[in-house]
Amino acid sequence: MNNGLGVSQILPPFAKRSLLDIACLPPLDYHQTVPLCSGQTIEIFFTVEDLIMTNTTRQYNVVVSVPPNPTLLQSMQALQAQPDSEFSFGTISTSLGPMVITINGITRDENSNYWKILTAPDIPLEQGVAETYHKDGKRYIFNLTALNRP
Ligand code: B12
Repeated sequence: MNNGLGVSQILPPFAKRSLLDIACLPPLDYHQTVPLCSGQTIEIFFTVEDLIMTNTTRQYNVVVSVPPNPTLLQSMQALQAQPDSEFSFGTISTSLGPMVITINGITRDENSNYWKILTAPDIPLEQGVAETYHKDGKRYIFNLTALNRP
């Protein structure tokens, strides 16, 4: 493949993105405030469960606007950005991308626990939040989980 059009049609599937998503990348000109295209709405179902530090479980069922084909990270960001949102989270950068270390102010203790992420009822994500695409209608569970140390 030696022409630009061909390459532009081949690269997006490699990145698990469609050409529509490429068209929706943020503007390069930071003075431009009008979005290049509109997104979509999805219904978020999240459960945040901490039975280690605060003994709390919270459920979220909220419709939010997201970019096309959102990752779980993008839907979490959309929920966090809602007015008066009661969901917040923080990540650290790792060699594999962002790892969730804080949810609703509860930060994992690196030596003894971590935020495990599952699709309900009990399927652990196989990749991180930036690599997992949010499936509409799926419930995602964030569960503070003890590290299994030998
Ligand atoms: C140990 C480990 C963990 C530990 C890391 C912390 C610790 N105190 O050790 C814990 C249990 C916290 C963990 C969590 C997760 N992990 Co993990 N983990 C590993 C493991 C077994 C070894 C990593 C390691 O120590 N490398 C050596 C060090 C020197 O290199 P490093 O780059 O500094 O390692 C760091 C990163 O790998 C990071 N890390 C570990 N797992 C993950 C996962 C994600 C998504 C990210 C962004 C970072 C990250 O923590 C390491 C220590 O600081 C690997 C498998 C393997 N054999 O590589 C899986 C692995 C990296 N984990 C994986 C996954 C999927 C997860 C989870 C998403 C599981 C889940 N469903 O919740 C979560 C992260 C969720 C979140 N909160 O964002 C996948 C990643 C696949 C991918 N390509 O994205 C791997 C490859 C296992 C697999 N084959 O499925 N993990």
